Amino acid sequence: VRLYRPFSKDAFVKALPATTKVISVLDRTKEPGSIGEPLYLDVVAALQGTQFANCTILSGRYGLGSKDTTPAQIVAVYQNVDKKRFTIGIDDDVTHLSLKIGPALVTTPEGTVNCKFWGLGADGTVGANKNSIKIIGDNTDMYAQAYFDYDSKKSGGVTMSHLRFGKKPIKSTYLIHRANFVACHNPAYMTKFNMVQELVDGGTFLLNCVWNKDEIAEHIPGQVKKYMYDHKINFYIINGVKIGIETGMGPTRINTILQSAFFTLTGIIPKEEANKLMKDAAQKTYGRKGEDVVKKNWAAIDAGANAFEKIEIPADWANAQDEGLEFKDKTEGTKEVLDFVNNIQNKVSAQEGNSLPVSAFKDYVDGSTPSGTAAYEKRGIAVNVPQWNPDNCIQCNFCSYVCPHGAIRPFAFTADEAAKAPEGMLTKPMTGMPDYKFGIQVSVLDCTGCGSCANVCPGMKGEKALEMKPIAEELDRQKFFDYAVKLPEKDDVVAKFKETTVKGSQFKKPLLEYSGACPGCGETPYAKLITQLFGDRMYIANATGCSSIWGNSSPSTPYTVNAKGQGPAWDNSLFEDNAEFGYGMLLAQNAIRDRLKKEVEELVEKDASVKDVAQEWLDTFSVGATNGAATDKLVAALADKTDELSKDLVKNKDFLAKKSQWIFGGDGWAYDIGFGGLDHVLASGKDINVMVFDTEVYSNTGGQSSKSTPTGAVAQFAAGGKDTGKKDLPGIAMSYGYVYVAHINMGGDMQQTVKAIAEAEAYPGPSLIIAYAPCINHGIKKGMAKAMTEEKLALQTGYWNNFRFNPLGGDKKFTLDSKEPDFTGYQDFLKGEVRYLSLGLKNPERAKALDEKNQAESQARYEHLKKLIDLYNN
Ligand SMILES: Cc1ncc(C[n+]2csc(CCOP(=O)(O)OP(=O)(O)O)c2C)c(N)n1
Ligand code: SF4
Ligand code: SF4
Ligand code: SF4
Repeated sequence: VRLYRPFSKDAFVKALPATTKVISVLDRTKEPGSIGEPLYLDVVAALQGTQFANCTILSGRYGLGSKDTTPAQIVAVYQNVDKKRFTIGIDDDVTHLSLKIGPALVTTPEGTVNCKFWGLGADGTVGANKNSIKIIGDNTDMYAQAYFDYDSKKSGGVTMSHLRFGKKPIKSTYLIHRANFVACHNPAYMTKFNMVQELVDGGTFLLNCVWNKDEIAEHIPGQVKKYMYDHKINFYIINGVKIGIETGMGPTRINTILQSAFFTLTGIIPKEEANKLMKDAAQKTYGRKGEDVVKKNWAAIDAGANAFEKIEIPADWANAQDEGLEFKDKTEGTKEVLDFVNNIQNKVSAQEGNSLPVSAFKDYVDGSTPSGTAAYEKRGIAVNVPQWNPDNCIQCNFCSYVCPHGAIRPFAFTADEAAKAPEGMLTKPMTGMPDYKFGIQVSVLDCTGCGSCANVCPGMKGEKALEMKPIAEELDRQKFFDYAVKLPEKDDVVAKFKETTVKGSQFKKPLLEYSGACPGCGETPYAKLITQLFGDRMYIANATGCSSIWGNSSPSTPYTVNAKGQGPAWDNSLFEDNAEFGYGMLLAQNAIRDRLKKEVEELVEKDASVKDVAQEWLDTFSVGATNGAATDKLVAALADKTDELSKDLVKNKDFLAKKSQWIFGGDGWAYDIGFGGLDHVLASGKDINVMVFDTEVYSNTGGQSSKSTPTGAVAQFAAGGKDTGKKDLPGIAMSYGYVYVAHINMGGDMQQTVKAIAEAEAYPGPSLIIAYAPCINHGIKKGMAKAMTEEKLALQTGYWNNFRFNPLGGDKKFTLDSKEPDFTGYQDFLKGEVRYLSLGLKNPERAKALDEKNQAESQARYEHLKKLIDLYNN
């Protein structure tokens, strides 16, 4: 069936051979509650009254959750005669509907070359492979096919590119499991995944690594050595990091180098011709980024074509022992977490999740999974990580505040804790609290190497206290972090420095840690800070977008719990209905708490022994900051009571305390697709908090323009620069008069950020926070390590303004936190980002006009904000 609607009954019946006895219909859908899947029902209806009316019609499901559908599965469908309803692609050991699948079959035509590339998300491997496919498809008489398979990390995850080439048409719509060529672009994968084992006899394996010929043996696991020996694999190594540095591409942009090596090694196109075609393609792709970028790519292409080295497989590899994969069972943690990590997460992380049987998920049928599982991943993806030098540290905690991944933290150690620390842990006396030692610790294996911490570190006398060092040199320091993170949080330290300050907030455990966001992401530092302030009593409704991906990069969850087991409850419904979804969460809580409130009021009348604590709970009913402590006292006082009221209150103790209800989403959600719902929720007057991560594009789907995208920015759907300006969402919200509104920018004003977030949460009505969030889609020329510097520049030049509108502010409702901008730097700021710069290279006149319009709009906006001071403050 090629055309589903209208369903062509006649064409369908005509296509069936007269000998047909059994028909298996495969639906790529699942409609619980229906009498059959949709295509199956159409087929049944279509055959009524035809010569096939008496055929047996079987109904199967396939490809759900993007499961691969292989030739062996289709053979099983043909062999099936007894299962009227069946599934392929999963091992259903619960309802036993899945068919038994035979051995893998290769159905590609003779002479087809199958290649598989293992890359690290955002290292450019996928882009390079797309490019290779185009080069081969456009310049040879070969057929080409590519399929890209990813995990769910925004960056730093695993990417697998499956490429096929051949003289005959390729009709293999399934992944490659028998390859002629396999390339591993990240050496850390050697101990994590079975890659080489997919090569055919005599196949080629190319490994990107920093090891040389003499060192290589100690880094290759036994099972891989044996496979290479037994199957006569041609093994090559290449040092992409070194060439990347030498050619100016940088240590992480190894894609072009490896692509060039691939062309030489496979000989699909003659070497000289491949070199020329790759250079032409680089010119086309990077031309808009400037000539220097093109030149660097050309140098990488030249170097990559020759820089690989063949490794002769030693005879003793024949006897190498199987060492297994790196994902070993974890032992520290609650049973709930360990069960999930050991039974599900480890397998999925090893890229073997597709082999998990249905029964593995029996404890998660409601879709909920335990918090805090990202802490078990320890991905070790950074090239360089920060090294702390206490001598230059002024204990400002900026590093921790801006870290997108929660991988660098300040700790307060008692003398005893410092003495018991693993040998070599650095500390210094804590400023203002002489009984404590202060130490910055880095989770080396969770750091992404973004460099944001070192960038903001003020250090002392011009000397930074953080310096980025190669990860290999720092691995030994992981143990200090692991020790520190298990120590109790110091409430007196938080109290001394106040949790609503930049410094004080960082002594609280982030309840969002080690997310799968891109290195340097502008969104996560805000979310992390919110969890440090309210995470122990927080509910989050998350719109689909980057924040739903880094917020739950399946199989792991970065939202976590504190020592008491309290942490954010998080859920994602849809893109478009998120405000309503969060509102529903609030209404549900309110309904339960209103009922419990009546019970407590009754209790105050009835039971003198608990009157005081019950009254305290009632008095603080709507105040999140104090109602939690009052709840603890009330529950303790009721614990041993046997009356029905007390028993019911204790049974519902999780619902007693006032929660902090949050709605998270991006600008695509808030300004565009979810705007109607957002407006409805803001208008409700209810105590609910909305956080908009404003990247000025739909980031998660690759940078489409939203109504937040400013004039002149190039985005998808705005290839010639956006014609219209940014929507005034804060203005719309302020017009209600009873909505707390904050416009914030962490890198520009760290203290204003935490102040606004604390005010928004404390405000007893709806609050809207719009936070400027740099993103890889902006193409910041300085690199994402400088995302905070970019935020600061945005504020200084007037591209962004910080302000707060507090309906309870009396005669000072509106505060313009931004200083008078210096608009002279405005155009330079725009040119620092590819989203603005690129239009100038293609169409300078239009770019100039739009950039000037953009600046004029910002100038007008600032003038307007100044008028609001008079308007709202009287
Ligand atoms: C109704 C609907 N349309 C499209 C999508 C696909 N989609 C998923 S995330 C996303 C972009 C989200 O952008 P934004 O809200 O700005 O958040 P960001 O990714 O920038 O954080 C889109 C278009 C979807 N999930 N639902
Ligand atoms: S380099 Fe980036 S991820 Fe690593 S600790 Fe610093 S800010 Fe965090
Ligand atoms: S930012 Fe630098 S000076 Fe400040 S606490 Fe971190 S390491 Fe110390
Ligand atoms: S917002 Fe941008 S930087 Fe952050 S995770 Fe999404 S794409 Fe990456």
